[in-house]
Amino acid sequence: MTERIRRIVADSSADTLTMEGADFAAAPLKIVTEQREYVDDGALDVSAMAAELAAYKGRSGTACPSVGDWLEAFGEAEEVFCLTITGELSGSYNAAVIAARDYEERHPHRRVFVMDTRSTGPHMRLILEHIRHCLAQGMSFEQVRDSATAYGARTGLLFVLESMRNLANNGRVSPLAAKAAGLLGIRAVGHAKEGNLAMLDKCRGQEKTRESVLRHLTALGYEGGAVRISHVDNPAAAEALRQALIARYPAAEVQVYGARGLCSFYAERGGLLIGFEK
Ligand code: X90
Repeated sequence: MTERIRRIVADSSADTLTMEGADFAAAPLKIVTEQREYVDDGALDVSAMAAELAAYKGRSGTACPSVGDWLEAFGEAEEVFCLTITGELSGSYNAAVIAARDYEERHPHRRVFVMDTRSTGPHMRLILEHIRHCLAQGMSFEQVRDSATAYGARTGLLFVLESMRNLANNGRVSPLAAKAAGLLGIRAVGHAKEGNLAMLDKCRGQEKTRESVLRHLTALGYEGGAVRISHVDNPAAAEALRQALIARYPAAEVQVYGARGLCSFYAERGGLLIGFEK
């Protein structure tokens, strides 16, 4: 008897290209300017893109994976566990749902669970790791689906942004909310709330920002569980936050890594995204 293929899939906003110990595929979003298109896959040079965008003065935006992109990521798997960036801000979830319906219709014995994470980045990474754990336990399709849904609600996303220009220019936040992060040296702290950005604080200086992040993490229910921090060309701030977390919660399991294309475009230079367990 051959093993069922059980695959984990996410759009590229999860900043994940491969997953050790899992059959994994990513569906790329795209960053689009009037001059060219950047596909957010393993071939993308994120820092070269950032440098080109910094020198570019025209309009820029993004595009979610197409139904075809999702189908390609599903491959030939019998069971697919598919995570998308928040459906409040992107068409990625809708495209994935259409792809899933099509996939199940054409292959009646295959099943796809599409989860709108109502979040992005390192919060999605945590849910991906949770699903990998569930699969390693040999849980059924329904058990994995229910466990991932419950875990999604027990986890959150906090962000620290030095600029929200790309978010505002693309209608993902109000110009008023974006203004806070537009001032030199001011960092906007916020979190994912009901699939949208919600602002929490404005901070001046690295240390004040870190204190604010720790305070808000605790207020949002963090008690020393797993944390994933992605940064946009800002390893120093990410590492300082990791140290501060471990100082307060010695058992905390914290990992730091660089954001890929989609999150780099919107979180912008210096940005931090923090996925955490409640
Ligand atoms: O479909 C598309 O073109 C993608 C649009 C994505 C827009 C939002 C991206 C946000 C990236 C910024 C801070 C965290 C936001 C939390 C959201 C709930 C990261």
